[in-house]
Amino acid sequence: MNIKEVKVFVSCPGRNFVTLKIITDEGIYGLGDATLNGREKAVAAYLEEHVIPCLIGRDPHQIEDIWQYLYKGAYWRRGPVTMAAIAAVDMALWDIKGKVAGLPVYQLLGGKSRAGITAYGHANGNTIEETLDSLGQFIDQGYKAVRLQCAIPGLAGTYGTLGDKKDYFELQSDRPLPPEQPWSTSKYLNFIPELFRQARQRYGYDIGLVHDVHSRLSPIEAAQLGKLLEPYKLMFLEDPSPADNQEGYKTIRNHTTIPLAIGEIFNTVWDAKDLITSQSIDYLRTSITHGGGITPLRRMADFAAMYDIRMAPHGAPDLSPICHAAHAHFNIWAPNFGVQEFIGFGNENEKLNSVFSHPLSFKDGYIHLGDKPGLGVEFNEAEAAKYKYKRSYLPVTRLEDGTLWYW
Ligand code: GCO
Ligand code: MG
Repeated sequence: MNIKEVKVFVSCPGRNFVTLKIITDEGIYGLGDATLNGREKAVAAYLEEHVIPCLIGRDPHQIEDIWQYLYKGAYWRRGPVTMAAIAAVDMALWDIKGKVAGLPVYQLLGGKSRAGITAYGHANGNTIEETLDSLGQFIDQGYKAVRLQCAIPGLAGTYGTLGDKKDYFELQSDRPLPPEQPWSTSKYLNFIPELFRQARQRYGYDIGLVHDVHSRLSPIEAAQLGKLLEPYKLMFLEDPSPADNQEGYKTIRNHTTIPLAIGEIFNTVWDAKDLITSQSIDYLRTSITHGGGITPLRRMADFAAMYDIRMAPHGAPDLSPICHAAHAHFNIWAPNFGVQEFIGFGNENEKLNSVFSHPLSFKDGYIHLGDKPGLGVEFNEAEAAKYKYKRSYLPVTRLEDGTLWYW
């Protein structure tokens, strides 16, 4: 069997996605997700110009060798564009191998380690009351864990909230220039603990709670927040501080017992190596799309497991259903899986549904996946062609005095 043709699609069924399709001479094909929010065309060009020519004629069963070829062989290793491109190839090859074997990908990884995949929902609101009402709805739907994000008074457009537009920011698809949003660490730190105090007062301690700081704090500020939140027993605090300086996490760790999660912008195990070996984190959040594929994520999971760190892959809606399906196969296998971020399957989005179909379902707090061979995802090329790419940016953040900050 050899690779006969490889196609890249950049479509916008509600938001932009980059999809890779690898077709073999025997007609079996595999799908991969290469979406990099706000930089979609860069990955598509990387694939078209630099990756696809090297794939034609190769044996698609050689997943490991092809991964090494694209990673080591490129000399210019790592980085989000390269790794999203390699990830899509890797996913598509696992998809093909599963189809040839007649087995779902999780069986090729080693089978199921659990019955269902625990997911955390994303409750948000413009006030504490609204956010907690939203939390109540998630609890009613059976969620075992929920992330709480609330608009900070005086800071328009707080991360993770809907704002005036009433649509989740990642679903917006036409932002021809980046919008700007204000940030104040003191306003934030003075407000967030009250959200969690009231959450525990109203709903008790059975529900797992998570919060995403989105890398806005310095290590010592993050340590302060961790201490303030300790009484409310969070499952974890996500991205409390940027990890460009991995040593910063030791500072946070030295001051608070709050569990820490990071890794959604990591691309390789090297980005997490010191955090893992110094046991500065508890959950690694690298996604299959941004971490280079199933092949390296499996290695990351095994390495993290040696230090009692669990996997909690990034699950934002800016990853396509192909990546969500790949996560489900990975999560049901990974012995040290922790929890999966889950914003929904996009089922409410008709355009998305017409382009992608997937084998996932949600019940009583768990994601389940069927037994279709490969990843179990279908991609409708004709439908995708109806939804043209639209340039779109994530927002940027400035402190109140105008200094550019981390979004
Ligand atoms: C999350 C992430 C996302 C990112 C987004 C950027 O935890 O879901 O922080 O909200 O901001 O994926 O494109
Ligand atoms: Mg996040």
